[in-house]
Amino acid sequence: MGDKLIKEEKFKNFINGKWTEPTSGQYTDVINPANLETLVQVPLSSIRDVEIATQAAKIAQKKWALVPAPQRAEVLYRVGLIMKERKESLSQLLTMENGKVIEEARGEVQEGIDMAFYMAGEGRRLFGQTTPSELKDKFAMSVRAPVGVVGIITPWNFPIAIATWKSFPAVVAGNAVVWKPATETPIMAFELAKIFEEAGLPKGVMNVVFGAGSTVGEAMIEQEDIRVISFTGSNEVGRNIAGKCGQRLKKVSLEMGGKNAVIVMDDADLSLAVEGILWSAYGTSGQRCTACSRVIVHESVKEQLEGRLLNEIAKLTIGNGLDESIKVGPIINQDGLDKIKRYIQVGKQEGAKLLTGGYVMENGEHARGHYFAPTLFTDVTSDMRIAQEEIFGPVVSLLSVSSLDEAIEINNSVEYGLSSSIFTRDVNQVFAAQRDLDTGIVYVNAGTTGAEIHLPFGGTKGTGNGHRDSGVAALDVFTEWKAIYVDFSGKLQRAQIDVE
Ligand code: UN1
Repeated sequence: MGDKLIKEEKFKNFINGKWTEPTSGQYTDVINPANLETLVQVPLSSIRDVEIATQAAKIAQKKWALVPAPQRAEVLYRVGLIMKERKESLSQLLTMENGKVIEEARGEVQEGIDMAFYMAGEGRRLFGQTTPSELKDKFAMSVRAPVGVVGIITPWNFPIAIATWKSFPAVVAGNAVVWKPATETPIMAFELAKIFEEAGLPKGVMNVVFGAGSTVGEAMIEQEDIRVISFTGSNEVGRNIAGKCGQRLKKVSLEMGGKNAVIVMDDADLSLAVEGILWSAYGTSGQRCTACSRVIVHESVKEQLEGRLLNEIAKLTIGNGLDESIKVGPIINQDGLDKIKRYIQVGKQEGAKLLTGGYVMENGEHARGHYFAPTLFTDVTSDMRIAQEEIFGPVVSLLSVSSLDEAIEINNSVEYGLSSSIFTRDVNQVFAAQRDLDTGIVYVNAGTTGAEIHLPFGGTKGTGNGHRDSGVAALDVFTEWKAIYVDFSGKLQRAQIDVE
């Protein structure tokens, strides 16, 4: 069924409004992780392709910035309408290239649609500030100015949503974009570029350069005309990008993962907590930056929670996400699977107790595909690597505590600070926790996933470098504040000196 949705077998880059072959002439295969079938071929672009795209973007941006923002926003509005019309086919394609189950794929496409309409609204706001001047007959204001050409680098785990979090604010603010999508998930990039084209975005404002490894990303950093790099992906790659951008005084926005915990207090609604943990830990096979990979439970309800979780985990259906009855899809690729396997060994060696899962599923319907059994470790202590490092798979570590203070201390004792959650009915604990949990996102009585696009998305510490995706905060990444002083006194007035 789904294969008919794929219209091109060999993708091209989208540069200056034209579908262009990579100058290298080289391609690589893109594999469906649910059945290992080849879906499409994707260009392996070179530095030259990035140069061409950047120059096209530079020229296009100059004109685009002069289009009134409400008109720029109308393009995004049309993008949103087309995405809405194609929601089902986009979702199926997303499931095929990424593996996430169809219900979640629909949710992700919806995030993109929401982002389009939200950012279209920004076209009529893009608020600046007016500020009194210290001098008479002088007017002062600050406005958001586009930065010019921006580079965005997006991951495979949310190939369309994250692309919209970055490209939509960039475009509405008057920038042009050079976009390097993840090698594993080019179909969403291809579809989104087509939608931009159909919506009437002028040529050169959005350019897609496909690639693998670091060639395209590094070439983007080297381009003087690319003034901002916005990246979501691994910590290692993000730190490398930050170093290179730092040397070049290039603004960089990083979002690099999490080690998110659900705290379950002794007064929690346990059924709700189980549902929240299940959804945020095993949904997307744990391959979300926001995925729950630690459960910090009050010792008095530990055994009860373990029992209930085991019951529910046993009911999870694992397989090809196009089948509506499947709850957990495959892992993206062999490397992802190998990494998870290594962490299972680490957990066992560290003395954690494996309650369920911990193995690659290789029999029957799972023989062709990258499937990993939903896994629960208990008796984990916070110093163990499985409780500290991001695994990016369906693996949960359960740790027990005797107080809220201890739970918060453990929550905050990891390198990352993206998302956290607490299940309790005690209003005092709720307010204490929302203040003390050191993460960019805090949930009360819900799991660690499910951020809405009109709020800031990002985290503290090793999760990023202080910037946020989506929400109005995303505009800070893609605009520069410009201070403007208009003196209508008719004489030279010197600030700080000619003040009466
Ligand atoms: C990610 O995993 O990088 O909050 C993005 C969520 C989704 C986005 C996750 N809305 O889980």
